[in-house]
Amino acid sequence: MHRLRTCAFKLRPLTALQTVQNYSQKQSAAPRTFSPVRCYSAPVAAEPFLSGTSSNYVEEMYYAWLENPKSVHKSWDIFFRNANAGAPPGTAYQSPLPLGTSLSTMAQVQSMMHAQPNVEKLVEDHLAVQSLIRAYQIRGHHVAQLDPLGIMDADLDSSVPADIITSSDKLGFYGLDESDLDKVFRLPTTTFIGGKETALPLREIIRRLEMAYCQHIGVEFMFINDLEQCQWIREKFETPGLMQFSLEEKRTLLARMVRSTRYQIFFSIPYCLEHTTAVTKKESGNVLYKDLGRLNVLANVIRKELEQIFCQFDSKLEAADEGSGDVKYHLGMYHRRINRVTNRNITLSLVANPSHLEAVDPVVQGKTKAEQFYCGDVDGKRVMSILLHGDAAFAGQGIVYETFHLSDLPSYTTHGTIHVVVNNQIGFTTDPRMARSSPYPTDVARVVNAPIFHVNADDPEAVMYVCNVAAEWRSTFHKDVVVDLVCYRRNGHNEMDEPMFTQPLMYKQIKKQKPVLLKYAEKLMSEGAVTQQEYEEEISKYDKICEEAYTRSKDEKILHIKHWLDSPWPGFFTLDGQPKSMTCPSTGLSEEELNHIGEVASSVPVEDFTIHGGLKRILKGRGDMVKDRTVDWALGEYMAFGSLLKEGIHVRLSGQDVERGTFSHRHHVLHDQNVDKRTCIPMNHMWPNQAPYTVCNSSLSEYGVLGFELGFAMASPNALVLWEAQFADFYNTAQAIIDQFICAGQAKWVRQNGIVLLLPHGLEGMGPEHSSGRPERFLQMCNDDSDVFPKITDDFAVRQLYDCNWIVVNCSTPANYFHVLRRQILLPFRKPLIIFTPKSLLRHPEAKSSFDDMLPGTHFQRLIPDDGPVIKNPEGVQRIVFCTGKVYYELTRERKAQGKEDKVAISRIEQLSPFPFDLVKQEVDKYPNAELVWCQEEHKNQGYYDYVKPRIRTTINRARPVWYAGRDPAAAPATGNKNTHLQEMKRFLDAALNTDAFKGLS
Ligand SMILES: Cc1ncc(C[n+]2csc(CCOP(=O)(O)OP(=O)(O)O)c2C)c(N)n1
Ligand SMILES: [Mg+2]
Repeated sequence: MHRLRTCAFKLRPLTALQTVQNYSQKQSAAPRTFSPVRCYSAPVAAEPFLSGTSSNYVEEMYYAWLENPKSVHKSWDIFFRNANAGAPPGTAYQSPLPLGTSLSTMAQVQSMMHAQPNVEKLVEDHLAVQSLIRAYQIRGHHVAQLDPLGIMDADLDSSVPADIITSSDKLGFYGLDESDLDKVFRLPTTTFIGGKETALPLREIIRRLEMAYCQHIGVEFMFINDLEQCQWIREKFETPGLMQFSLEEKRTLLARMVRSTRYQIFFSIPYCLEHTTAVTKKESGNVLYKDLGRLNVLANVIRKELEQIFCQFDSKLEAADEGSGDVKYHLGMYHRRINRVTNRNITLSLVANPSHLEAVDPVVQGKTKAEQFYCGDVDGKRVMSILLHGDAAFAGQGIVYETFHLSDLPSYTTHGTIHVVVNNQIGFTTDPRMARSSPYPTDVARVVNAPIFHVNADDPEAVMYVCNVAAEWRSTFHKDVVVDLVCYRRNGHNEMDEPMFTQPLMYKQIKKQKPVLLKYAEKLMSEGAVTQQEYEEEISKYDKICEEAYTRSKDEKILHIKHWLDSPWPGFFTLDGQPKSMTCPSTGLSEEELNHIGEVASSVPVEDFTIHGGLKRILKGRGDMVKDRTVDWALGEYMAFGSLLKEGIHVRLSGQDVERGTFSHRHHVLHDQNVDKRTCIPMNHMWPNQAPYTVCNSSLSEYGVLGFELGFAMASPNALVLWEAQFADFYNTAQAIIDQFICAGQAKWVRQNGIVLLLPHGLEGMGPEHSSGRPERFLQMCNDDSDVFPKITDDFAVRQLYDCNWIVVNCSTPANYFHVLRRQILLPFRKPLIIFTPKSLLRHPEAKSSFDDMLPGTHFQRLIPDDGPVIKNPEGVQRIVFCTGKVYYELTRERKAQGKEDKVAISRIEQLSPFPFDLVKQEVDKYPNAELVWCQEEHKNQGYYDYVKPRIRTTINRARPVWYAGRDPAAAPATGNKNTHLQEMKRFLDAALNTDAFKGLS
C-alpha cells in the first residue's frame, strides 16, 4: 500500500512539466520518498473544489486511479482522464456516460453537462461527505461518551469540533443541508462503514460514523503515518456488526466480572468486619484500595492460589526466607497455567514493583526482552508485556516517555507493548485539569505512533472489544498500543481518605452510580442472556471459593516469600540437590586463553573490511601489549568478557556510546570505512559455540535504560549485564532504579540480581560536572555494620558478599577489574556490583597489568598491599596511607618525589563494600608503629571517608586515630578552576605523606 504524502501537493502544486527530478532539485529539503505518482498533474491541482481537506480525499482517489483506473467510480475516471489530458479548470468533471455512448456524443454530453451548474455542486457535495467521514475518523473521539460519570463529557461539550455533526444545522459547515440527508453518496476506500455497500444515504453515513466513533469507544489513530495501519484500525471499528458478542462470550464476561468484583468485596471493610481478614488487615497496616487491584490481578489474571494470597496477611506467620520483605501487594509472582480456551500452557509473571509510580515500566521491558532473547523469540511472537498505568502517573512521570522511546530500538524493542491506563480521572486528590497540560492522559503515547483506544469502562463489552483489538494490533504490527479505560474510583485513595473534601460533586455522582457489575448483569438479564438465579448462583459460587480458600489459608504455618518471585532461577541455587557451597573458584585464565582473546581483540576477524587508520594503530597497540603479556583497561575488560562468552555466559553491555566507549578506548564495534552501516563485533568471533555478546549504544536516558538492564538481568543468572554511565554523575537521573530496585531489591523481594554499573569517576580538573559518581551515596546505602568487627572464617570473603546488599569497588588495575567482572559470574549467587571506573587511568602507562596477575590461581584482590621497600622493614614504616582508585598513582608519584618509599606504605582498598576488615587488620598489624591515614581526592564530606573511617577504627579497636588527607568539605564535587584543582591536590598529597601537614580530625 502506498503512504499518503499530502503535503507536497498542498504546499506547492506542480506544473505538468515538473518531473520528480527537477522537483527535488528545487526542494532539496523536501520529500525523501517523493515519486511521480504522488503529485497531481497541474490541471487536477487547479480544480477549484480542490481546497482544504477535500484535496486529501481526491489525492487518495487519484493514487488509486493511477494504480487501477477501474478502482474508482466512473465519474472520477473520466475526471482524471480529462484533467490529465489538459482540460481547463472547472471542466474536467463529467457525469458517467451510459454504456455504448460514442465519442462524438460524449463531446456533446460534455458541453451539455458543463452547462449545468449542478454538476460542480454534486462533486462538491461528494467531497464534503468525504471530509465529513474523515472528520469523524480524526475527531470523533472528542464526542464519544467516554466518561461513566458524564463529567468529562460535559466538559468536552463546549469543545465539540465544528465539523462533527451533532445537529443538522452543523451540516452547513460542509455546504450541505437537511435536504441532502437522503441523497446517496459514494463511499471512499478509506472507510468501512458501508460494509458490503459502496454507497449510502448521508443520513445513514452519519449514523454509522456516530456508531463507530462517538459511542463508548473513542479511537485516536489518524496521526499514524502509515496508511495500512490506519486502514486496519478503520476496518476494526467501522465495519458494521463487528462489535457483537456471542451468548457464551457475554456470560463468560459476566462471570469474570463477578470474580473480580466479589474478590474486591471480600477484602473490603464492610464484608471483612465479619471476617478475620479485617483484623489481620488492621494489624498489617493499611491495604490501599488501589493495591487491592494488584491483588485482584494476582488472583484473577495470574490465578495465584487464593489461600497463598490470604495467608500473606497473617502477620503471625513465621517468615521462612531472608529479607525484610515488602507489603504484599508489591510482591511479584510467576505462574504457569493452562489456558482452557486454547489448551496451551502460558507462563504469567507479575513483576514486583516499588511505590514509585511507573518506575517498573522499563524493568518490565528489559525482562521481557531477556525472556525473548533466551527463547530465540526474535520478533516477539512468544513473549510480550502488558503495562498497567494510572492516569495521573502516565501523564506525569517522565519515565513513561523514556520507556516509549525504547520501544523501537533494535536492542531494546520488545516488539510491542499493550498499555492499559486505568483512568479513574483522579490522582490521589488532584483533578486532571491540575495534573496535566495535555487533553488526554495518554497523549505521551503519540510520540511512537501508538494507537490509543479510549473506552468507557462502564461498558464491559466495549472494553472487551478494544482489548481484543489491542491484542490483535500487537500481534499484527508488533508495535505499542494504548487502552485508556475511562472509569471512576468508588472510594477514596485509601481507607483514610474522604474524597468529598476535594471532589464533592464527582463523589455525589459516584454515590449515585450503579456498580458496573450490576449494570451489566441487568443488561444481560434484560437481553435474556442470563437469569437472575444464574447470576446469583455465580456470585455465591465465587464467594464460597473465597471462603474455603480463606479457611485453608489458616493451615499455612510458614510464610514463604520465595513463593512470590517474579523470576525464579531454577537450578541456579543448588548443585546435585544441595545448596551450593560458599566458595568462589579462581577467576584467572590460562596463558593460551589470554593470548587468544588478546589476538581477537587486536584484529579484524572478517574479510574485506576497512577500518579507520587511527583504529588500526589502536589495534596494533593492543597486539603489542599481548606480545608483552600485558593488558590495559580495555584489554582487561576484553579478557573478562571474552572468557565468559566461552563459558556460555551471555554478556550485554548497554549505555550511552558504549560501543566505542565515551573515552574512545573500547572499540567493540568496528565500522567499515567504505560500506555504510557495515560493522563487525570481534567479540562475537571469539570461540566456536560461544554465547552471544550484545553491546548497544542506548537512547539518551539513564532512568529508562538502567531500569531496562536491571530487568534484563532479572531474567537469568547466566548473563553478565552491564550498564555504563557516560560519566558517573549522570547516574542520578536513574536514582529511583538504584534506590528502589538495586539497593533494596533483594531485601524486599528475595530476588537476586547481578547487574553491574560502570561509573566513570575521578577528579581530573574538568570542573564540578563529569567528576564524581558520588561514592558516598552508594556507600551510605550499604548494609554492613561499621561498628562490629566480623568473625573471620575461611569463607569470610564470600559470606560477606552473600550477606551484603551490593558490592562497591574501585579498582586500580586492569587485572583487578578483569577479576571482579569474572567473579561476578563465578560466585554461587548474584549481587549488584557498583564499579567506579577510571578515566585518565585508561591510558596511564602505569595502570597496566601483567598476564601473571590473571593466570590460573589468581583472583580479585579486595585489598592490594604495598609490596615495595616498606615490607623490608615494617617496624620502620611511619605511616600507612589507605586509599582507593586513581589517587594511588598520584600518591606513589609524590612519595617517590619525596623519597619516602621506605617510610610510607600505601594500601589500596579495592573493594570498599563489603569492607575487607580481615585484610585491613593484616595491614595494620604489619606496621605496628605506623600512623593511619585515609587519603582521597574527593572532598571530605564526599567520597569514601565517612564510610571507611569508622570501619578502620573498628578494625583497630579504636586504639589509634585515623587521619584524613583529602579535599576540604564542599558543596560541589569539584572546583571549576584547574589551578585550584592542582593546588588542592598538592596540599592533600602533602598531608598524606607528612605528619606535620595534617589537616583533619582523628
Ligand atoms: C513517583 C511517585 N510519586 C508520588 C507517589 C504518591 N502517589 C501514590 S498514588 C498517587 C496518585 C496516582 O494517581 P494515578 O496515577 O491516577 O493512579 P490512581 O491512584 O488514580 O490509580 C500518588 C501521587 C508515588 N507513589 N510515586
Ligand atoms: Mg488515577
